[in-house]
Amino acid sequence: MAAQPGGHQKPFHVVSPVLESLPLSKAAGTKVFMKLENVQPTGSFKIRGIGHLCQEAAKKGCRQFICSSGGNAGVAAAYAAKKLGLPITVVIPSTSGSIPKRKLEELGATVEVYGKAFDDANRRAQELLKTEGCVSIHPFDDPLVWQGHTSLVWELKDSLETKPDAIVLSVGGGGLLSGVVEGLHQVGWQDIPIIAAETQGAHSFQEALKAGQLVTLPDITSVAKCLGAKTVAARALECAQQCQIISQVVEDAEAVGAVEQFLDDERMLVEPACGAALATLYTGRLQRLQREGQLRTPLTSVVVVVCGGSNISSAQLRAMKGQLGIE
Ligand code: PLV
Repeated sequence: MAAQPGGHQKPFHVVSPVLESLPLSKAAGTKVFMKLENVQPTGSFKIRGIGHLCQEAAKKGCRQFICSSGGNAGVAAAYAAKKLGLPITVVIPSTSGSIPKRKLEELGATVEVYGKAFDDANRRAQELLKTEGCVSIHPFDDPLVWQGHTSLVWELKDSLETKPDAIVLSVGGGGLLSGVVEGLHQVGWQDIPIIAAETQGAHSFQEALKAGQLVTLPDITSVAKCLGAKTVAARALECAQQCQIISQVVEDAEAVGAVEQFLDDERMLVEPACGAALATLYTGRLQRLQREGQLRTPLTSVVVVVCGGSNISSAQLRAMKGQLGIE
């Protein structure tokens, strides 16, 4: 990877494939298209928004990046920093485990492991920011990150023949959600309902929706550590005023079961953070929402954002199944 100091004009993400999934369509009772963000450089959609933020900061003369992350945003930032020829420090919580740490080091980032949850790592990153010329790379709470994520919707508009009837995605801190909502408005698709999936124990978005204000969870108890923002971005809550957002919380066992099912069905291994979105389709929740009148019947097609995630291995999947008592 050649370093390109002084700014890099081409985006770092790729135009990702949109494929119909027969197994997911069968499970959901409607045609399901997968937006395959797991094939992005560094394995998740994060490179869209984070890559954009890093490029913009580099153009303005930033000399160093400080990033806090549950894992994937940090790996995307380290990849972007390497391409831009700039140093980066990434702070991750201990619960992120060894995979992101190794990937970050391989990309040449300085890694600090701090605290148990993403929120602890984020506080530590704010302290480190005091050095001159440093720019903060937040994984989900930055307008430039949302702007970068909008490209996903433009690509959907380009590749789909008909407008989908719903978009299914995972919510951690709400950066992906905010970017998709912004993108839907840009392409004139703002009437598409969004199914926002979280896991129990990382369900800060649903709590905020219920309370009508931001809620901070006492702890992250879900195995989906990359959904583990104790508080979502304020923007995520505002999105609920601008689009129809249907919140769905799945159990960890459902998210991990979906990861395994998806591996068998589509031969791709994704994180439980992504499994949350897939689980809404595998567990009949879409049909339930139709019965409840929250989604129309019949549906022509839905899109699931296969957000990916690189903090997973076959051994880790086995270990999580054991931990959750899944056969
Ligand atoms: N992960 C963030 C926040 O973690 C991170 O630092 O990597 N799917 C995957 C695979 C993710 O990595 C994330 C976010 C999400 C979904 C949710 O995206 P968000 O935060 O924009 O809603 C704590």
